[in-house]
Amino acid sequence: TDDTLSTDGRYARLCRRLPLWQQILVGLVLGTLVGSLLGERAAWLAPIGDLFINAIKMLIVPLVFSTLVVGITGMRDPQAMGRIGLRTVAIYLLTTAFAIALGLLLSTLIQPGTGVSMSLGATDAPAAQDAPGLSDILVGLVPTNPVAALTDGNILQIIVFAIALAIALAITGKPAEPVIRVFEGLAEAMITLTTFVMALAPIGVFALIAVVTGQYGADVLWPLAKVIGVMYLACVLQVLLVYSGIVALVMRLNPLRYLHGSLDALLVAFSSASSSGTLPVSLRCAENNLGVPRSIAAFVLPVGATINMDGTAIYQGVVAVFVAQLVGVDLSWADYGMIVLTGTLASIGTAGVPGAGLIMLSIVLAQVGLPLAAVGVIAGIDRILDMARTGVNVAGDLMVTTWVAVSENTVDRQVYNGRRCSA
Ligand code: DAS
Repeated sequence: TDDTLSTDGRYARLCRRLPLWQQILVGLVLGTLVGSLLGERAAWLAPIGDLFINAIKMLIVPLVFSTLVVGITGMRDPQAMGRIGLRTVAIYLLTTAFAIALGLLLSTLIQPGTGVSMSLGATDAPAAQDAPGLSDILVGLVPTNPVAALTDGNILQIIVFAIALAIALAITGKPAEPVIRVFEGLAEAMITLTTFVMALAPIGVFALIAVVTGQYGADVLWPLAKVIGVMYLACVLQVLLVYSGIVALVMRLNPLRYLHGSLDALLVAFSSASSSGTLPVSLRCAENNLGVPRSIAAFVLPVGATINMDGTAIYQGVVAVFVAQLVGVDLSWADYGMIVLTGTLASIGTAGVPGAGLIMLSIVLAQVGLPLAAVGVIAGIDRILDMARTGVNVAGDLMVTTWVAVSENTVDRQVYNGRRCSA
């Protein structure tokens, strides 16, 4: 009965909450130590990290597709999807624009690029791509071949097809029930499989961090320590001030529970530098720790992992100002505005995989006439920046998913406060 469950958090700890964050943290610390001892030789551990990332990526398509279909067919009023969808995209765009402004502000105040003597040289920066046009993004949402979308792992097309199929299944009624049962079984099996894969997280994170630590010596990091510092400061402020502030003041929830409940996903995001790769963990955290119903998490999180990249937006802002200072260019207010607009669009177009933000950086620099060769300078430390921005990307997705559930009045506050397992 509920009262026995609510006595203390002890029962909660026995639940399927992912008590992994402590083990992952140990893996992260040990990986840092071993990486700094082995140096370049730590690269021998790379296959272990790659195996872990591949195992998580193996889950994404079947997990997202099945949980989204089950989530929507299980909704009392599928029409709510429209309201939830609009609210989700609006909040995502709002937090992304705010994030890029924070990055611009801090970089302008702290001036990481001033006094840094560094020759840009003609480095092989990725070619500047055109920012994805809004119409291209919208037209590209509808899959011409759903099976191809599934095999290609095109998350946005998979989401659109899953929503369309789920609404059709719900409307079809009795003849479609066996199909819904199959999806229910598949969703549960995929969630069980996620738990198995997550048991490997401490080892996977150990290897990933050891390789990164071994790769980046102080000689590479020191000259750019200021821009790394500004980036990490902006990321910490975004999570501890902006996100936690919204949780406390807007959602009226305990922000420490949000941070604790998100830890597993944040550590995997930081170690893997892949939002998409972290998606199965984010889904588990949202449902098991934050009390978000599967129907909302299974929609809002995959959309967020694809289009909501607040950390990447911060990164575009911080680095654009850093490069302007590096080459002695004074940015005008119009330039700042262009960076916010282009950086927001670029972050929407950024894939949830390692290094994607670096490629999109060339769009932002090109828009304000800054030298693309600077991308080559940043590339040398990009993984260190990518880990932080991916962590913020995932933290933002989890905050918005909780916010949408609160706005739909469907957050299980007992689960959120750690007094009960999710149903
Ligand atoms: N690594 C990307 C992600 O997974 C972010 C980026 O490269 O900017 O979110």
